[in-house]
Amino acid sequence: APPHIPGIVLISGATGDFGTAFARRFAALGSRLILTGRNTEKLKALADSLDVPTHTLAFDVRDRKAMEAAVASIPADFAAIDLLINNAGLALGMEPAQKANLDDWEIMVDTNDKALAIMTGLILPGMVERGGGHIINLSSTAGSYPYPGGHVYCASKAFVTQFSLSLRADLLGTGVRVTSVEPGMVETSFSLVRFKGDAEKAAKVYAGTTPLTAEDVAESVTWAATLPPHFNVNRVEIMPTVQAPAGLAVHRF
Ligand code: 8X3
Repeated sequence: APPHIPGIVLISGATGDFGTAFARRFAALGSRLILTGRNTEKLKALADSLDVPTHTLAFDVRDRKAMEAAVASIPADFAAIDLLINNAGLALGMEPAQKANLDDWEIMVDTNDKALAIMTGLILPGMVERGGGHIINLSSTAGSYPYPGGHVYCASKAFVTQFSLSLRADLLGTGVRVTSVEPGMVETSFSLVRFKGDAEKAAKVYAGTTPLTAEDVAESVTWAATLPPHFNVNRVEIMPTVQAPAGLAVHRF
Protein backbone atom coordinates (compact mmCIF):
# COMPACT_ATOMS: atom_id res chain seq x y z
CA ALA A 1 0.00 0.00 0.00
CA PRO A 2 1.21 3.54 -0.62
CA PRO A 3 2.37 5.25 2.57
CA HIS A 4 -0.25 7.10 4.55
CA ILE A 5 0.76 10.78 4.65
CA PRO A 6 -0.81 12.73 7.52
CA GLY A 7 -2.28 15.97 6.13
CA ILE A 8 -1.93 18.14 9.23
CA VAL A 9 0.56 17.36 12.00
CA LEU A 10 0.70 19.15 15.38
CA ILE A 11 4.08 18.85 17.11
CA SER A 12 4.48 20.08 20.70
CA GLY A 13 7.97 21.07 21.82
CA ALA A 14 8.72 21.64 18.14
CA THR A 15 11.86 23.72 18.65
CA GLY A 16 13.63 20.99 20.65
CA ASP A 17 15.91 18.45 18.97
CA PHE A 18 13.23 15.76 18.55
CA GLY A 19 10.53 18.24 17.56
CA THR A 20 12.70 19.84 14.90
CA ALA A 21 13.66 16.43 13.46
CA PHE A 22 9.98 15.46 13.31
CA ALA A 23 9.04 18.78 11.68
CA ARG A 24 11.67 18.31 8.97
CA ARG A 25 10.56 14.72 8.26
CA PHE A 26 6.87 15.54 7.97
CA ALA A 27 7.62 18.67 5.93
CA ALA A 28 9.60 16.45 3.53
CA LEU A 29 6.52 14.21 3.24
CA GLY A 30 4.39 17.27 2.40
CA SER A 31 2.37 17.44 5.63
CA ARG A 32 1.15 20.83 6.86
CA LEU A 33 2.46 21.62 10.33
CA ILE A 34 1.29 23.20 13.55
CA LEU A 35 4.40 23.87 15.62
CA THR A 36 4.12 24.66 19.31
CA GLY A 37 6.78 25.80 21.75
CA ARG A 38 7.57 28.49 24.28
CA ASN A 39 9.89 30.64 22.19
CA THR A 40 8.20 32.71 19.47
CA GLU A 41 11.46 33.55 17.63
CA LYS A 42 12.68 29.94 17.56
CA LEU A 43 9.27 28.77 16.32
CA LYS A 44 9.29 31.38 13.57
CA ALA A 45 12.84 30.46 12.52
CA LEU A 46 11.88 26.78 12.31
CA ALA A 47 8.68 27.55 10.39
CA ASP A 48 10.63 29.79 7.96
CA SER A 49 13.12 26.97 7.30
CA LEU A 50 10.36 24.59 6.17
CA ASP A 51 8.85 24.39 2.70
CA VAL A 52 5.26 23.60 3.72
CA PRO A 53 2.42 25.68 5.16
CA THR A 54 2.98 25.99 8.92
CA HIS A 55 1.10 27.57 11.78
CA THR A 56 2.97 28.40 14.99
CA LEU A 57 1.53 28.57 18.50
CA ALA A 58 3.73 30.04 21.25
CA PHE A 59 2.69 29.01 24.76
CA ASP A 60 3.90 27.03 27.76
CA VAL A 61 2.26 23.59 27.89
CA ARG A 62 2.28 23.82 31.70
CA ASP A 63 -0.21 26.70 31.47
CA ARG A 64 -3.52 24.95 30.81
CA LYS A 65 -5.44 28.15 30.03
CA ALA A 66 -2.78 29.23 27.53
CA MET A 67 -2.91 25.78 25.92
CA GLU A 68 -6.68 25.87 25.62
CA ALA A 69 -6.57 29.37 24.12
CA ALA A 70 -3.84 28.33 21.67
CA VAL A 71 -5.73 25.25 20.49
CA ALA A 72 -8.96 27.29 20.19
CA SER A 73 -7.09 29.81 18.01
CA ILE A 74 -6.05 27.25 15.36
CA PRO A 75 -7.35 28.57 12.02
CA ALA A 76 -9.99 26.54 10.19
CA ASP A 77 -7.59 25.41 7.45
CA PHE A 78 -5.32 23.80 10.09
CA ALA A 79 -8.08 22.47 12.34
CA ALA A 80 -8.43 18.93 10.98
CA ILE A 81 -5.35 17.55 12.75
CA ASP A 82 -4.45 14.05 11.51
CA LEU A 83 -1.45 13.49 13.72
CA LEU A 84 -0.74 14.86 17.18
CA ILE A 85 2.84 14.31 18.34
CA ASN A 86 3.00 14.91 22.09
CA ASN A 87 6.71 15.57 22.16
CA ALA A 88 7.17 18.33 24.78
CA GLY A 89 8.86 16.84 27.82
CA LEU A 90 11.99 16.92 29.92
CA ALA A 91 14.06 15.44 32.71
CA LEU A 92 15.37 17.61 35.53
CA GLY A 93 17.99 16.41 37.99
CA MET A 94 19.51 13.00 38.71
CA GLU A 95 20.17 13.20 42.44
CA PRO A 96 18.74 10.38 44.56
CA ALA A 97 15.05 10.87 45.38
CA GLN A 98 15.83 11.81 48.97
CA LYS A 99 17.89 14.76 47.69
CA ALA A 100 15.73 15.78 44.74
CA ASN A 101 14.46 19.27 44.12
CA LEU A 102 10.67 19.14 44.48
CA ASP A 103 10.20 21.96 41.97
CA ASP A 104 11.91 19.69 39.42
CA TRP A 105 9.43 16.94 40.28
CA GLU A 106 6.48 19.26 39.82
CA ILE A 107 7.76 20.58 36.47
CA MET A 108 8.31 17.04 35.14
CA VAL A 109 4.84 15.82 36.13
CA ASP A 110 3.20 19.02 34.84
CA THR A 111 5.00 18.85 31.48
CA ASN A 112 5.43 15.15 30.77
CA ASP A 113 2.05 14.00 32.10
CA LYS A 114 -0.50 16.69 32.85
CA ALA A 115 0.13 18.77 29.73
CA LEU A 116 0.34 15.68 27.53
CA ALA A 117 -3.01 14.39 28.80
CA ILE A 118 -4.76 17.78 28.49
CA MET A 119 -3.38 18.36 24.98
CA THR A 120 -4.63 14.91 23.99
CA GLY A 121 -8.02 15.67 25.51
CA LEU A 122 -8.29 18.88 23.50
CA ILE A 123 -7.44 17.31 20.14
CA LEU A 124 -9.03 13.88 20.48
CA PRO A 125 -12.76 14.73 20.11
CA GLY A 126 -12.12 16.24 16.66
CA MET A 127 -10.23 13.14 15.53
CA VAL A 128 -13.05 10.86 16.69
CA GLU A 129 -15.59 13.09 14.95
CA ARG A 130 -13.58 12.94 11.72
CA GLY A 131 -13.35 9.16 12.00
CA GLY A 132 -9.58 8.89 12.25
CA GLY A 133 -6.29 10.32 13.39
CA HIS A 134 -3.15 9.35 15.21
CA ILE A 135 -1.65 10.33 18.54
CA ILE A 136 2.05 9.63 18.98
CA ASN A 137 3.32 10.11 22.52
CA LEU A 138 7.01 10.47 23.31
CA SER A 139 7.61 8.10 26.18
CA SER A 140 10.97 6.54 27.09
CA THR A 141 12.72 3.32 28.02
CA ALA A 142 12.77 5.07 31.44
CA GLY A 143 9.07 4.22 31.66
CA SER A 144 9.91 0.51 31.65
CA TYR A 145 13.37 0.29 33.22
CA PRO A 146 14.04 2.32 36.38
CA TYR A 147 17.54 3.63 37.14
CA PRO A 148 19.17 5.47 40.04
CA GLY A 149 18.15 9.13 40.03
CA GLY A 150 15.28 8.41 37.64
CA HIS A 151 12.45 8.52 40.22
CA VAL A 152 9.85 11.01 38.95
CA TYR A 153 11.23 11.12 35.40
CA CYS A 154 10.91 7.33 35.06
CA ALA A 155 7.46 7.41 36.67
CA SER A 156 6.34 10.26 34.41
CA LYS A 157 7.25 8.18 31.35
CA ALA A 158 5.48 5.09 32.72
CA PHE A 159 2.42 7.35 32.80
CA VAL A 160 2.91 8.23 29.13
CA THR A 161 3.18 4.58 28.08
CA GLN A 162 0.19 3.44 30.13
CA PHE A 163 -1.90 6.46 29.10
CA SER A 164 -1.17 5.59 25.46
CA LEU A 165 -2.18 1.96 25.91
CA SER A 166 -5.31 2.93 27.85
CA LEU A 167 -6.34 5.39 25.14
CA ARG A 168 -6.35 2.52 22.69
CA ALA A 169 -8.97 0.74 24.79
CA ASP A 170 -11.30 3.73 24.58
CA LEU A 171 -10.58 4.48 20.94
CA LEU A 172 -11.28 0.99 19.69
CA GLY A 173 -13.66 1.32 16.74
CA THR A 174 -13.03 5.05 16.23
CA GLY A 175 -10.23 4.70 13.68
CA VAL A 176 -7.91 6.79 15.88
CA ARG A 177 -4.46 5.27 16.36
CA VAL A 178 -2.20 5.67 19.37
CA THR A 179 1.52 4.94 19.57
CA SER A 180 3.96 5.15 22.48
CA VAL A 181 7.50 5.79 21.22
CA GLU A 182 10.08 4.78 23.83
CA PRO A 183 13.65 5.79 23.06
CA GLY A 184 16.65 4.96 25.23
CA MET A 185 19.87 6.95 25.00
CA VAL A 186 19.65 9.65 22.33
CA GLU A 187 22.20 12.44 22.07
CA THR A 188 20.28 15.72 22.24
CA SER A 189 20.13 18.66 24.62
CA PHE A 190 18.16 16.32 26.94
CA SER A 191 21.14 15.89 29.29
CA LEU A 192 22.11 19.57 29.15
CA VAL A 193 18.57 20.37 30.34
CA ARG A 194 18.64 17.60 32.95
CA PHE A 195 21.95 18.87 34.36
CA LYS A 196 20.83 22.51 34.11
CA GLY A 197 23.45 23.71 31.67
CA ASP A 198 26.42 21.67 32.98
CA ALA A 199 27.90 20.81 29.57
CA GLU A 200 30.68 18.63 30.98
CA LYS A 201 28.26 16.41 32.89
CA ALA A 202 25.95 16.24 29.86
CA ALA A 203 28.80 15.23 27.51
CA LYS A 204 29.78 12.38 29.86
CA VAL A 205 26.40 10.70 29.28
CA TYR A 206 27.31 10.09 25.63
CA ALA A 207 31.11 9.78 25.92
CA GLY A 208 32.58 6.65 24.34
CA THR A 209 29.27 5.56 22.80
CA THR A 210 27.40 5.73 19.56
CA PRO A 211 24.06 6.99 20.86
CA LEU A 212 20.87 7.25 18.85
CA THR A 213 20.19 10.61 17.23
CA ALA A 214 17.02 12.70 17.02
CA GLU A 215 16.92 11.61 13.37
CA ASP A 216 16.79 7.96 14.47
CA VAL A 217 13.80 8.70 16.67
CA ALA A 218 12.16 10.58 13.79
CA GLU A 219 12.62 7.40 11.73
CA SER A 220 10.46 5.46 14.21
CA VAL A 221 7.86 8.20 14.44
CA THR A 222 7.51 8.53 10.67
CA TRP A 223 7.40 4.75 10.31
CA ALA A 224 4.46 4.43 12.72
CA ALA A 225 2.71 7.49 11.26
CA THR A 226 2.94 6.47 7.60
CA LEU A 227 1.70 2.91 7.96
CA PRO A 228 -1.71 2.31 6.40
CA PRO A 229 -4.64 3.22 8.68
CA HIS A 230 -5.49 -0.41 9.59
CA PHE A 231 -2.03 -0.88 11.18
CA ASN A 232 -1.47 0.41 14.76
CA VAL A 233 1.95 0.36 16.38
CA ASN A 234 1.19 0.25 20.12
CA ARG A 235 4.76 0.69 21.35
CA VAL A 236 8.14 1.22 19.75
CA GLU A 237 11.07 0.68 22.10
CA ILE A 238 14.42 1.70 20.63
CA MET A 239 17.93 2.07 21.99
CA PRO A 240 21.44 2.31 20.61
CA THR A 241 23.23 -1.02 20.11
CA VAL A 242 25.66 -0.01 22.87
CA GLN A 243 22.81 0.13 25.41
CA ALA A 244 20.87 -2.78 26.96
CA PRO A 245 18.61 -3.44 29.92
CA ALA A 246 21.17 -5.09 32.17
CA GLY A 247 19.88 -6.32 35.47
CA LEU A 248 18.99 -5.44 39.02
CA ALA A 249 21.22 -3.87 41.67
CA VAL A 250 22.12 -5.65 44.90
CA HIS A 251 23.32 -3.93 48.06
CA ARG A 252 25.69 -6.20 50.03
CA PHE A 253 26.50 -5.63 53.70
C1 8X3 B 1 15.62 9.31 27.89
C2 8X3 B 1 16.26 8.02 28.14
O1 8X3 B 1 17.65 6.65 29.77
O2 8X3 B 1 18.03 9.02 29.76
O3 8X3 B 1 14.26 9.28 28.13
O4 8X3 B 1 16.02 8.13 30.71
S1 8X3 B 1 17.01 7.97 29.67
